[in-house]
Amino acid sequence: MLFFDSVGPNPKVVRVFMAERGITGIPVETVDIRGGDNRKEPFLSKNPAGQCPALALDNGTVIAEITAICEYLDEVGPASGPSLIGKTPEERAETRMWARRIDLNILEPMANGFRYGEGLKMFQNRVHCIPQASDDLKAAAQEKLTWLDGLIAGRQFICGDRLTMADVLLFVFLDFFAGIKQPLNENNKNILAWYGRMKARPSAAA
Ligand SMILES: N[C@@H](CCC(=O)N[C@@H](CS)C(=O)NCC(=O)O)C(=O)O
Repeated sequence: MLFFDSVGPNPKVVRVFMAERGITGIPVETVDIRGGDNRKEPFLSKNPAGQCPALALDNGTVIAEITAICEYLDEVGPASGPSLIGKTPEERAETRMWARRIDLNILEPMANGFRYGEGLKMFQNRVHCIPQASDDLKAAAQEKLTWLDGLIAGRQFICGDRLTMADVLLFVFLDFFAGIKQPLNENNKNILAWYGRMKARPSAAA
């Protein structure tokens, strides 16, 4: 296997996931996404979406999209930590439900809010940018975070007492964008406490 890594929150999700799952030893190639190497050959032939991360398998298949990469690694290991997807069909369904809600309603609007705002210079010639949507996308993400805050009251993690891919997704994005004009809302006390627990884990430094 070869892991195509770069700066940015998406590759970090996979690195934190691997740290929590106890997966080590996968060779890494770093892609210069600031310089745009991800948007040209030879990278485009590997991942036609032109984004990082990607995981090249030994049979030549390339897996992209962070949730697909994490699910694949969770299955094939070899891993020394617990599954971050789940042991039973019910656990796996619960993880995927929360991962999809978080991905669609929080991660994507946060990332696009950035791409169309602070990241406009970098992204305007790469993807279709809608600068006037930046503030609204950030606000939409914040609304869903406040919704989530009420739902995780009394829970250690998003899926109760199980650390899952949903926690990793949300933590990495909140942590990354907190420093780029999308700070944590101090009124979301449950998320703040959860964030503190996630930040204290050794995996946060991955
Ligand atoms: N939906 C993709 C998003 C990947 C993504 O946006 N990656 C960023 C790095 S955090 C990237 O490659 N940005 C450079 C670019 O889009 O040109 C996934 O799940 O992996």
